[in-house]
Amino acid sequence: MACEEVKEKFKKYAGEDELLSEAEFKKMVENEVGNVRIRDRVLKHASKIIKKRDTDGDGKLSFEEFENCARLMKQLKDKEKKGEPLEDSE
Ligand SMILES: [Ca+2]
Repeated sequence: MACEEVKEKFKKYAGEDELLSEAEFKKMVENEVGNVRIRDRVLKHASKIIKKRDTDGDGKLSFEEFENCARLMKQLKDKEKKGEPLEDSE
């Protein structure tokens, strides 16, 4: 996802509080991640992924925190493309 695109998606799912909760995060992944293997993987580890990037500890992702998630998903996609196992990425 391009930077602007990431921000658009974030706003769409985060809603008025502009913070992405776990439920909102999952909803976004379900709707936006086309690759089934990546989607399942991210959904399975959603709470862990959020916790790891939730630097201020409020349980939700700000856009700044979310950007790190977007980076992770890009890494997973690149791995998938190269045929590398996804298991060791996180
Ligand atoms: Ca946070």
